[in-house]
Amino acid sequence: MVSDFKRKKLMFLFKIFFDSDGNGSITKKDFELSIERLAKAKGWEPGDEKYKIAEKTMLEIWEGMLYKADVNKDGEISADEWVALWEESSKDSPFDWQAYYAKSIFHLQDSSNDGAIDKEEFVSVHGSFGLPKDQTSEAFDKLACGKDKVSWEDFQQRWEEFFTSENADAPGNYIFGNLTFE
Ligand SMILES: [Ca+2]
Ligand SMILES: [Ca+2]
Repeated sequence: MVSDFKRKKLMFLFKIFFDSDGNGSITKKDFELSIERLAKAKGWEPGDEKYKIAEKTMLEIWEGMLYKADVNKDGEISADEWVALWEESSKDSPFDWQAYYAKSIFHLQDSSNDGAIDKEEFVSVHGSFGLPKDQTSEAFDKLACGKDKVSWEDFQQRWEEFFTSENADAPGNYIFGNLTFE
């Protein structure tokens, strides 16, 4: 049974980053909308190399996720299937598609490609999903524990905290922005 706190975190992720059209389930169309939003934020044109890479990555994540999550095989991921997906995945070893997803998100944010995410990069990507700058900036300070960058090592640790921790003060709770934003 998933705790209310974990469900809250997972549903934040679902609403803000995955169910782009807000119809209550995740479909391929939501992923396509996400790619468009990201491309707009980053200034990529369809046909750009970066656009193509992001598109390919996002669609691979979608397929991996759907395969694992879509228990009733209707081609969509409902909220319940979504929560169950993360509960089940945390029992898997290794976290195949989840590890791939984490790495993709990290690289997507690390625009300068220096192996760490700084505040500006974090705020810019989250802004493209509609999260307000001031709240996201605060979230970054908590996530980075006062440092000015989040390295890949830190990111992996915080990622695991987001999906497993029951501690409301864990810095990893802020990896996708400020949870109080609805
Ligand atoms: Ca949707
Ligand atoms: Ca389904």
